[in-house]
Amino acid sequence: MFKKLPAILAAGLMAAVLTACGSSGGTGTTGATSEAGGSDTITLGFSQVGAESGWRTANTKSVQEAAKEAGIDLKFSDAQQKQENQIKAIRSFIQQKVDVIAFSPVVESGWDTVLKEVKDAKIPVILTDRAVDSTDTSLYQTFIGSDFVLEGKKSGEWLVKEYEGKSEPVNIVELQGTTGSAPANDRKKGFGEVIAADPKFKVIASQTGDFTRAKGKEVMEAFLKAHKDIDVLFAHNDDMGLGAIEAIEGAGLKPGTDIKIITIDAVKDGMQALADGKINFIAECSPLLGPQLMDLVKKAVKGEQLEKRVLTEETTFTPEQAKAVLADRKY
Ligand code: GYE
Repeated sequence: MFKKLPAILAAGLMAAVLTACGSSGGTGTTGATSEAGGSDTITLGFSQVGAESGWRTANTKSVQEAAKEAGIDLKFSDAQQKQENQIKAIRSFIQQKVDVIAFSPVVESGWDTVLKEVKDAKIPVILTDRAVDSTDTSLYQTFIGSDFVLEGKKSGEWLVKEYEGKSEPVNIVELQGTTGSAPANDRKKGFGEVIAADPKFKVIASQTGDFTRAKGKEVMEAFLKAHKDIDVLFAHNDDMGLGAIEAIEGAGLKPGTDIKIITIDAVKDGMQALADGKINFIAECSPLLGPQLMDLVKKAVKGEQLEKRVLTEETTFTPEQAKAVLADRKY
């Protein structure tokens, strides 16, 4: 742990020097103090996954609003769900000499090279929302986000309860998130571990819907054509579940009744479908990471040692619970 302290301090010092040189303006002139924010303004480079889901839109809004509130100069870049775009954005943040880099990695693997470049430039890195699989954990200061394995487990646990005391086989189809992403890998794992305890649960088809509504619909249509006996759909996010609902209704079936549906996120549209009985259970995943992220950014700039893992608090919802909170749901 203490090994990392000098690097963090150095990063903090470096950031202080860079901000003193007016790096937030990006003009390269020394000692220049712009009216907008002055020389103390922290610059944050943020590489977002894309705009694939309601969750992502709410997350982007939270980050942008929190940066404004905290007086942090946010350089926001949308990767359109492509890792190569994120790598390009990170390299450009290094060139612009931002104070801190935060990003939500579209997939888990393949980050070591670019993260080493960031480390060499002495810029602290904060992983937001999604993890990387790098074994060298000195490549980032902290990781803030949900426990995706737990979300998968909660989904599985609801299913086990729902079919308690019944012995007939339960045929499940799964709509996975983006292939290789932390939430897809972990939600699949958590759900799989729980349902493996009872052999009556059978995952008869599992495919990616890339976390989007359109893909969720398309893949569900294919599932419905290939299998006449689907009892349950487990979708790794609300949006894919909502797309699948259209496919199920299109096939003349009743979502939530003929096919039970479990999703993850609890964004407003998902919660509405839950309240309407079209979804049966949602495990919450909070996108409102902005304020906590800005606190971490400020601490990183000061050279403070950050907790390696910052977890988001989350709950689960049944239709009754969704009805109770829907009116106040902000996203
Ligand atoms: O569940 C999904 C989004 O990484 C937790 O990404 C996030 C996931 C979220 O597209 O809706």
